[in-house]
Amino acid sequence: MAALSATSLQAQQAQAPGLDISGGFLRAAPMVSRTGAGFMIIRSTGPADKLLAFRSPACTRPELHTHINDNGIMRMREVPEIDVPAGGEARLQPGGLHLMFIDLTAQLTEGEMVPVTLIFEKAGEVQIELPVKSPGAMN
Ligand SMILES: [Cu+2]
Repeated sequence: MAALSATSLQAQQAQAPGLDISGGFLRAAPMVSRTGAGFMIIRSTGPADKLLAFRSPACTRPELHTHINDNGIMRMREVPEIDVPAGGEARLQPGGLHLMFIDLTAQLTEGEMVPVTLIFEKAGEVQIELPVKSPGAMN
């Protein structure tokens, strides 16, 4: 990681007591749906924690979602919380867990940074900014 020090201060990374968040981005859904999905890797550097919720000026209905395979069809389901195991990580990635931005307050523009407040059970509120990528972006 030391070799990355010059670039590791990007806003899509955040650190909080016991947590190290990296690789975050937000993917705009097609214009008509007024939704977007946020992804990141949340590593625990201490005890287990839980992501309980988030909020962002970009949407009025933030939800935590996962994907389930329902007889071969991928569907999204709301989850009450996302576990970050002690010394482990929670991977929020396309096809799995994600931050769901419902009822976007404005069109997401590729390249802009969207502020997000993550709310953890132990670490409390953690500020992060997620860069908006194209609808098909995978990482
Ligand atoms: Cu979703």
